Amino acid sequence: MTAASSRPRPATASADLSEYFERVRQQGMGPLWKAMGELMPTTPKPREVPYQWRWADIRDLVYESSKVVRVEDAVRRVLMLLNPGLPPEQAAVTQTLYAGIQIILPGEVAPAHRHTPNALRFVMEGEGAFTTVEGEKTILRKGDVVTTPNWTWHDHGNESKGPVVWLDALDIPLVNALSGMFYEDYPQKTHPVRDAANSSQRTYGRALRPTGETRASNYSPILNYTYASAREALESMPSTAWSPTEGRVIEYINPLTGGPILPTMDAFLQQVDPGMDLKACRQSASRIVMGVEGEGTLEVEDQRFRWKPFDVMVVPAWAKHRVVPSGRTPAILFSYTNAPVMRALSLYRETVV
Ligand code: 1HN
Repeated sequence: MTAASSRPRPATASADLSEYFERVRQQGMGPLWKAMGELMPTTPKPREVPYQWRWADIRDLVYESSKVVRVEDAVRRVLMLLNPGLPPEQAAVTQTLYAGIQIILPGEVAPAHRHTPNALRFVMEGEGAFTTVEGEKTILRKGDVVTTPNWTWHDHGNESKGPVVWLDALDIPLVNALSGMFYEDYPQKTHPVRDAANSSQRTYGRALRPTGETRASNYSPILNYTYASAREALESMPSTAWSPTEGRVIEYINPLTGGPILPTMDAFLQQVDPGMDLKACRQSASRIVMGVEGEGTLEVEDQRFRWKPFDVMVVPAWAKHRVVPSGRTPAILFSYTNAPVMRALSLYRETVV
């Protein structure tokens, strides 16, 4: 080897480098030094963007869907809320979470199936539909939160006189990112009801539990968290328990562990009273927020979403956000996040700003 050939090359012209990068690319490789800043920003840079869907717009299109497709053909008649910052095929409202609005008409049955994504629902409109999960049936009322954990059989039906509409929250994009999707149809339209209606709520939802309880599941045993009980908890919460960033806020918990309702998603009901002046915060979890009662503004970074009941909004990971109530009645909001996953992986951080 000659001295000349072992010398480092002089700083090369960009034409030379582009030819080199092209050869690297053709061999299925890439230079890390050109990607470092994008790969490792100093704080999270999620692809989901702050966004708002207005209930006035959602509602008409969701009702119209019930004329466009039969539930037997649709399996679930849902309009998905797709974050404009993410590819539509990911069915994603944030990088890890899914949100959709489902309608079920009187007499319809959404057939039984099970899947690995966890789900929870928040009932927005109508009264008297049912959900059966693993043999326990519950009648849905406005504001109820219902769980459908990983791989549990579930079907829905509507034995009432009017349409019932709810928000579906699932961890589909996360499960797909992990290639953990499994799905199975039940051989019949519905699966058998085995337990008394709302038995889990009465057994586990009252700070009591069966003696010798050995179940070690990572999800709540409670099927239905009623709106009435959640509202009452907010109303009677002592002021010493209020949060400087969220006002009055309760978490729907797994009573056996004190932990989140599902292993991948936690859920909250929040009340911000007129005149409450909350501090803004950032959380590394991404959050979906839905107005339930009253009205106000959700500030997300430099955007201001004026919301009314059942508008749905996205707070991306690490976005500065704050609820400002307006009007003379309390602002009530439902939200869910991916914080349980972030915590499990030591990725959860929050800061008041
Ligand atoms: C599902 O099973 C439901 O059970 C709702 O209501 C939305 C979205 C994708 C896959 C399964 C439900 C869903 C879903």
